[in-house]
Formats: sequence, C-alpha cells, structure tokens
Amino acid sequence: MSENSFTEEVTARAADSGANASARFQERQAKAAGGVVDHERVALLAGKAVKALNDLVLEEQVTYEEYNAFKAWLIKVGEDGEWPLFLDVWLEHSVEEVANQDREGSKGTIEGPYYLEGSPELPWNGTIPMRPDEPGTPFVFKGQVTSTDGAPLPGAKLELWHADNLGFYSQFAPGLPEWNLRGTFVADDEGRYEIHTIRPAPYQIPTEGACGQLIEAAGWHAWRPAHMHFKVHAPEHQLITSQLYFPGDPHNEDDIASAVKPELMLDPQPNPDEEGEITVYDFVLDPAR
Ligand code: MBD
Ligand code: FE
Repeated sequence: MSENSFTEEVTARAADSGANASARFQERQAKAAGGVVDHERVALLAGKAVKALNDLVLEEQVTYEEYNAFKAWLIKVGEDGEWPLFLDVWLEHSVEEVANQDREGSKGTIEGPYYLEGSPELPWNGTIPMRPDEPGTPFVFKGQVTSTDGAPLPGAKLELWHADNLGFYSQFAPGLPEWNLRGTFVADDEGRYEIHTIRPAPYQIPTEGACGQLIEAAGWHAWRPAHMHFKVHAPEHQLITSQLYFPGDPHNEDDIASAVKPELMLDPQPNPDEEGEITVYDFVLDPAR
C-alpha cells in the first residue's frame, strides 16, 4: 500500500466516526425511559447558559465577524454529526464529576461517544473479539470485582471497548469487524477476570470535522492518551463507567477530554507466561442506593 492510499484510508475512516456517533446516540436516547427534564430545571439551566454566553459577548466585546464564524461553526458541528464528540470531549467530565461525587468505590470517568450496548458475552478468562492478525502488543488485564465492604461479586460483568492500534473504534470507523475490540466478560464465582486483548493506540480527534477545525483554529492539540473503556456491573450494585490509562503516554497530562485521574493509571509489566504485557486492576462497586 502506498503512503498516499494509507493516508486517504485513514482520513475516510475518521470522517465517518462523528456521523455514526450521532446516529447511535439518537437510537439509544429514543429507547431510554424518561428523558424529559422538568420545566423549572430547563428554565434555570437554559437561562444560566444563555446569560453566560451574553456575559461573554459583553466582557470580550465579541464582533459580528466572530459571531458569524461561531454560527457557521455550530451549523458545521451538526452537519458533521460531531455533537456527541464535542460534548463528550469538552463537557462530559464535569457531568461525571457531579454524578459520581458520593461514590466510595472505584473512580469513574467519562463514557465518551463510542460505547455500544450488547457486545459479545465471553467467559471470565476470554479473548476479546479481534482480527486474526490484529496489530498491537498482546495485553492481559486481570483482577477482581468486589463490593465496598470487600465481598467478592461473583458473576460481575465487565464491558470493555477500546480503539485498535491505529486509534479506530469498530462500528465508528469502517472496515473493522462489527464487534472488534468490544466484549462483555462474566467474572468467575470470586468476581475474578483475566481478559486477553491488545494495547490500544492514543486517539486523535478527527482533524477534518468541526471539532478538528476548532482545535486547529485555537492552536490546541487533538489527542487523548491511549485508554481502555469499561462499564462494570453486578446485581444490587451501582454501575461504574470508567477508563484506564498507560503510564508514560505524553497526553496523560493534557488529555483533551480532561478524563484522566491518577487512580485510573495501569501498571503494565512484561508477561512472564506469554508474549506481551500483563496488568492487574481491581474494581470496587458501591452498593445500589
Ligand atoms: C474517545 O475515544 C473518547 O474516549 C472520548 C471521550 C472522546 C473522543 C474519543
Ligand atoms: Fe475512547
């Protein structure tokens, strides 16, 4: 494959991610029960948001040129399907902070735009779906799920999803098998799991969409550090949504999505039993409220 066709392929794939994320979010939201925010909260929150923007215009003496550039950009965010990407990168971390402030168990962090329900169910020591020649360092991820009182949680489920070795997520970038690098692992009768996967690559916000345009116009960087996403659940316990990170990634310090926490850092070691690396991480779930 020539260098050019590789670049084109990557660009074409990146362009699809935003549109897919919007469609998937709308499907899930349509199925979600409730979804109606009451009048008083709408009046309060929309009122404060509008006031904050008006204050900004007056404080910073915003011009018509800037106002129209903003309007054009907002239209493009929708056209590119990048509202999920924009919101999850620049706002979700605060929503997560509020949602999980009273938890005693494992730290959560943002879900991001690329979660899918219903990934293939696998045993406690299964291998995540991947291509036969899946590029990347083989990676074993093991540990135990317990309750905040220390009791093991048998049959806990760990949903894992992560990018491939080029930073692409299945079903959001074309050309990947449907459930590539997505799986639901059922812990054993002591809440233990030993998941076999590969190390994901860092993730770059697609450069050609509205979010990429904003990043370039502001002179920011477009990177999230390499990460693995999780949802961990067990009966009578609160679901936790989180991500885990790899030490030494240059973007652990300046994640564009502000979602890295010191408690979420892995400690990968050479695997003594097979090629690749191994790491241990235990999850602690809060009892249901
Ligand atoms: C990602 O992979 C991600 O996890 C978030 C939060 C935003 C964009 C891409
Ligand atoms: Fe991600």
